[in-house]
Amino acid sequence: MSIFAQAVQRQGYTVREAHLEWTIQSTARPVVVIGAGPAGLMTANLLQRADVPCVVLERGTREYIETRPRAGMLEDRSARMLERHGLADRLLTESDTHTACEFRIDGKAHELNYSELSDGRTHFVYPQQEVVTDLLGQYLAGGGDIRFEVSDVELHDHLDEIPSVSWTSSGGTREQLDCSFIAGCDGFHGVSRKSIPAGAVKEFTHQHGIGWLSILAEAPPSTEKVIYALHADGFAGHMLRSSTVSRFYLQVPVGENVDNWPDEKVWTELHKRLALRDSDWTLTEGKIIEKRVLDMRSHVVEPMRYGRLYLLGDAAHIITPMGGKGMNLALNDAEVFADAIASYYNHKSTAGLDDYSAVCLRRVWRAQEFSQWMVDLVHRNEQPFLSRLGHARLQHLIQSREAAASFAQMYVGAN
Ligand code: RFL
Repeated sequence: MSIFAQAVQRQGYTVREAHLEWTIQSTARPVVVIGAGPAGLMTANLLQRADVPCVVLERGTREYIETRPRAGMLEDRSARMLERHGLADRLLTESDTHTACEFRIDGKAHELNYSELSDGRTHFVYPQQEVVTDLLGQYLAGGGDIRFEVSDVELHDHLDEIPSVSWTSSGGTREQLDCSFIAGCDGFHGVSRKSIPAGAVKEFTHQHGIGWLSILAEAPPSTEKVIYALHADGFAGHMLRSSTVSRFYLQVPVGENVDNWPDEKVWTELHKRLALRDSDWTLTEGKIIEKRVLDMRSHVVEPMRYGRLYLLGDAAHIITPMGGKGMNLALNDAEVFADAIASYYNHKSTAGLDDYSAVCLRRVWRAQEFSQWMVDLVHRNEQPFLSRLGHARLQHLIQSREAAASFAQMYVGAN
């Protein structure tokens, strides 16, 4: 008999724990997951595997979430997590693994083999939309309940034993569902975080004072390794996505208008900032399919819960794309949360739910520190003194095996 069925059978039985109090009856209600990105779909799959009923509400269409390009690199740890839960079949057969990155300083290349320095761990180059496609496919194959194209989602009674969520369905009907818990996985701009009353949680924000022009192009990679280039005019990055698509970044002033960057200027600037001296390396151009300006910022919500609402992924924290941590943190939150819920359903223990925020935040703050450190490492700073410090730090990273090993562990997600 499933845990769900057992819970239904035991309706009315009261469980009292140190920090939470509710009747087991509430476990017969589903967990409502808001948002079908990596955090939401990972949560939904893990709850499904633990026989915990759940309903996913997604604002976009299936096509939208399966084609939305964002992250491209999975840490070793995340890939192993997906594998552990039987969710990595396509990832392990179709992704490229990467073992090294390259820093270009004033036209000279310096390779850093992070795999050698982290017991052979690798990155998996596997675009976020593929992760989402796989997670959605598995969830649906298991009979999962997901509602696409919902709008006007509202959260009610977060602090009560029976919270609920209401929304307008794709057909225009207003619906409402009582639930046991709400997993807010709807990103930074979603409704979950905003539904928490002002002052009920702490929010930490940092503007890094740096803008990025982010470009996605139908251009085969011109490199086998991610390139971080420091140039007098600012940072340029060449990221890997697939054999036909690459992502590039150019440091630009904060608040830069994307209209100031016609395609021709983008390529001229990338050629210049990524150029190597004394080398015949060239950059392959392609059709630009996405161009947007990102202002580098970080944000953390503490604690990552309010009553029976738990925040996961970008809803709880955003981090600069530098270091490639955002999607990996989202997957980690999902595993910690789903474990806690399964433990509540299976063992009537609230310990995991009580610890959820503290456990996730340890990793979140460590990642924020790493990302900030990398931002300082490779960007031109308006203050020449700080630019020189970044240079000194990078020289140390290149010359010291100990410094490189410490970077490698964090970069590849060794633990
Ligand atoms: P997502 O992926 O934003 O998914 C949220 C989902 O919620 C839906 N939604 C709603 N649904 C119902 N009602 C509402 N009111 C809703 N509001 C929103 C949305 O439609 C969407 O489907 O959040 P999640 O799951 O927390 O995942 C976080 C990651 O997407 C994010 O951290 C990464 O993309 C960050 N990131 C990277 N992370 C990495 O680990 N490695 C990388 O290489 C990497 N590269 C990147 C990145 C982010 C970037 N951008 C766009 C900021 C590169 C870029 C350019």
